[in-house]
Amino acid sequence: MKKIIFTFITCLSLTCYSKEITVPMYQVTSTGIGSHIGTVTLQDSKDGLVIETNLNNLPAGPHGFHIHEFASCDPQKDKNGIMQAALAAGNHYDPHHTNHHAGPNGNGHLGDLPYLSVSEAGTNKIRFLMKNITVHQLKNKSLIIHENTDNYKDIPLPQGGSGLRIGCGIIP
Ligand SMILES: [Cu+2]
Repeated sequence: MKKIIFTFITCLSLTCYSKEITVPMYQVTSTGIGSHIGTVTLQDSKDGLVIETNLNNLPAGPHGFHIHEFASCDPQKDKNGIMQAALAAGNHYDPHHTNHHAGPNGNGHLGDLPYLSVSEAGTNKIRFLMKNITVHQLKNKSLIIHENTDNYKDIPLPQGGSGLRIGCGIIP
């Protein structure tokens, strides 16, 4: 009985949820995958998914950050036949088919995360919570860091205007 109570109490804390997943992140270009630029960890909690970044060697300033639908960081040809960095990661993760970019915890893509503010030293360390997502759902998806910021809208540019992909990691 004691054991059952103990398990129940443990399950009320973070430790009952799936173990922390570490996603190694890499620079990406139109020719392929480059240097390691740190990690992002994913952990379930009773309030949602806790995402924590520990990144370096990025250009200073704001950068769009999203969960994309496929487990690949490879370059791929765009519709004009031009090779683009990490295009094989596909579009933003949108399991409810909203076809709408709305920013974190909005009513659009589930994969719309807060943009990352990279320091002058090229680093970013942030911890935030995403409701309605679990680690299990994100298996075999990818994390993408974009060249530009993200205005959390599809106007004036689609996907928040975040543009090209400069960082990528595959969620194991
Ligand atoms: Cu993206």
